[in-house]
Amino acid sequence: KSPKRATVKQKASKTASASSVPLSKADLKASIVKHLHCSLGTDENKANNHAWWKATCASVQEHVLEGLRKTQKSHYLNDTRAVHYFSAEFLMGRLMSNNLHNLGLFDATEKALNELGVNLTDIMEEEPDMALGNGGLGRLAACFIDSLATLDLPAVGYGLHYEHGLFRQEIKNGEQIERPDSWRDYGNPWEICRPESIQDIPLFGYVETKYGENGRINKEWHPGSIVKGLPWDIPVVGYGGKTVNVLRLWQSQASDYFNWDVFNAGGYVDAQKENVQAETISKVLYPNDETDAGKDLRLIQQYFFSACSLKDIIRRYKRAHGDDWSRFADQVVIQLNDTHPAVAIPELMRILIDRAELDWDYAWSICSKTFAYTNHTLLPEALEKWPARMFERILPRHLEIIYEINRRFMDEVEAVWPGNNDIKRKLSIIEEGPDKMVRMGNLSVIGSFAVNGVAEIHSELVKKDLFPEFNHMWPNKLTNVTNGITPRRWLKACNPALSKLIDSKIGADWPLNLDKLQGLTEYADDAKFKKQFMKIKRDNKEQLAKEVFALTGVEIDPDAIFDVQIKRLHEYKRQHLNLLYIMALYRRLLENPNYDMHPRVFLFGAKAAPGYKLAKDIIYAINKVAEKINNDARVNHKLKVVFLPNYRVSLAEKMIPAADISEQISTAGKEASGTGNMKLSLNGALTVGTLDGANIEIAEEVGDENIFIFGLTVDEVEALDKKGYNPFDYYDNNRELKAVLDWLDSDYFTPGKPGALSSLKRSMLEGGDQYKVLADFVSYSEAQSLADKAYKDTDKWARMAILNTAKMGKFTSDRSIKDYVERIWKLDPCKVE
Ligand code: IMP
Ligand code: B1N
Repeated sequence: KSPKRATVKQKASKTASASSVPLSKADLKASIVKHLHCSLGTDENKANNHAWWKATCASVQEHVLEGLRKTQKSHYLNDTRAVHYFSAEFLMGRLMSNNLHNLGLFDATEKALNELGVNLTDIMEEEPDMALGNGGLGRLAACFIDSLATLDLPAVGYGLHYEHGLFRQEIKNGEQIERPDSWRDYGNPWEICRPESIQDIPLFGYVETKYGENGRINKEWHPGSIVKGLPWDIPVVGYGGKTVNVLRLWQSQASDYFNWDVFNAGGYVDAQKENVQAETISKVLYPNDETDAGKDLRLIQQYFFSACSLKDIIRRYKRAHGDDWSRFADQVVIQLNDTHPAVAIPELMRILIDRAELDWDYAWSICSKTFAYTNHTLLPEALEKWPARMFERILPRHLEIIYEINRRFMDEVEAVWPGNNDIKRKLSIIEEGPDKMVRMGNLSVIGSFAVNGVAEIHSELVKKDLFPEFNHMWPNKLTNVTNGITPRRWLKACNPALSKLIDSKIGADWPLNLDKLQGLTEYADDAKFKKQFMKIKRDNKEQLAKEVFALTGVEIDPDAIFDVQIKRLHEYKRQHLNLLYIMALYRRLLENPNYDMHPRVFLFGAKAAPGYKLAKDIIYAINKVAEKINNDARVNHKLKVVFLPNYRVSLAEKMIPAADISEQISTAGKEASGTGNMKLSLNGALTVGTLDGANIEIAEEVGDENIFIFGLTVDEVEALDKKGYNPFDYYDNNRELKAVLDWLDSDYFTPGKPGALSSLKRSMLEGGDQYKVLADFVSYSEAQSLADKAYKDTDKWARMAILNTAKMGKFTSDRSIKDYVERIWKLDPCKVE
């Protein structure tokens, strides 16, 4: 350690003092009232729920910031190695309940507010969701930073401070309408602006080649414009409240010096125009889940936050190590959450070569020990590629560096497969053709020391189908880390009654050691426990039924089976398979009013990417079928269908504890992992699912008798494709399936508008049924019948549900993070006193 560091240490230990923030209920009350008066300028008699929410946040934030200060000091003094999680998305949801639980202040705050005549549950509804992500990938990042803090690991989350998160969904006449999401309109009480850490980010322009002494060629990038990156810090409180890490999100702003000239020349309006352009970068989240937008603003977003974050990391590194780069890769590991931040690889090379003036080999040795990459999908439309010409216009120097990385890599390929141009073409970062493209996946594999998939089967497919040659070249680079979820948010906070019941049986430390849930197996045959468990489920369903009525006006019966499919709308997730089954049930009931089935409510929540036509058509179809069935007195005591608008984290927290059945029905091989599957099972829902993603591992944990598996396997899908899949084989040979599909062509569900649902049918017939809906229909329908039968045996169902909760230990994100630490990051925890 440098002598400078020692002085800091001495000073630091002198100033370190006990927390001065209050902890008792009386203190909490006083603190909340103080903030009501002094931060909000109102008082107890005037304050509405929003003001109470803000005052409570401010009071909680005092504890949070004290933890943050101590954590940063501790990491600084111990000069810790840290992971930097680069992600274009962090789907945080609401923070109050989470922060209260993690600080251990939930019950005391609830009581304090109660004495002030305020209901905590009500004021928590005031908090807008922080929806800076699309779905699973963004929520995974949020669960991971929760676990990192909980495990006392030094970590920073880096991303974009979008002004507008994922759009708010309204349903009008059955159709999805997108409205802007304005999560910060009245201020976000959790975030802290850090103008002292602003970064300047260059863009556009050209590269000048300079010939230096001893033959060194120096490149100088003359950017065409510079934007400012302003960081906002969101503290991330670990469970137990000791470590408080930070999520640092970058907001773009116009840079001062570039506008002054224009401004002084009287170009006030032009100067404003430049402002608007710079500020556009962090304006809005791209609402595309698993589709490549291919727009230059998206590449600029990616570069902007990656470059800001790297500069921030390097500034911190230099403060401790000066210009000595030799320890950089020992102190810094950067995890790329998919390829979205992959441009960080050539950016670090640029800094090391052009700015620090290291030679290529040394720079590359540092760079390729710093990055690790997580792949989240095999869908070809989600694998990012950028036109080389666009890349060159926006990041001219980076394209040069990518070409050089590629040139050297091609030499390596030549050494392994001499003269094999097919393999070279396939592995090249540059895709040849009339329009050259930069393949971000190949760049990420080449520039990283580790690459992982997100569930066993997915990682196997990454090795076998996506990157087989890379796996041959570097047999130890590709690995698996199965996803996980934080049990703090997804059981303790969202299902308090079940959590308390679990506490009473196995103790209260399961949130930190989820394997302890195994202890519930011994109660799976205990009549009293079963009754308590199912009573809680029944109460949660009643609660949700009220919410459903408030949101949609549809009445649902808590004694029906609540069958839930909640996830982004995508053909591969097959919401339309679920819909075909609902239509089949409807037909069966119409043909035979005594058709034997337990009453069932199908609940959907799903947003479609605004440009994804068929996904929007499926939403429309679900809503139209729902309307018809819910108003058909012949069947609706047995069957109801509800599409809940604006699915988001806070709505998931209400639906998941109330679910009986979890629909996880993707075409085998298409869902990389899934994480909703884990959340539902943890809360005692039984899965109806395919052998895909993490469903396979869930089945292994709960046992085949506690899950309803159906459909083609990955191998069978592959075999069927090889043989040639023809959806008409199923349509022509299954009366029910044919009738249901033909129904879509009529105007039965869309009176006066025949054909309004035909696009759906077409996609599954003439369109080729890419996702094998028809092939899996019969098997799905059989699995559903089994689920129906199982539900009728109340006792058996309770046992199965309890065992689902009991066997979910593996899927805590704490386990995922420990796997990352062991297999990839090699980090040590750093305890904060
Ligand atoms: P950042 O590193 O720019 O995110 O800003 C906060 C930083 O302040 C921490 O990460 C520490 O590196 C640093 N810090 C915390 N405590 C002390 C101290 O006592 N002396 C000097 N620096 C500190
Ligand atoms: O990542 C999740 C997985 O659990 C899901 O199975 C997987 O579908 C999801 C481009 C994506 N993969 N790819 C994306 C999101 C946004 C975007 O612009 C791709 N999301 C997933 C967590 O591992």
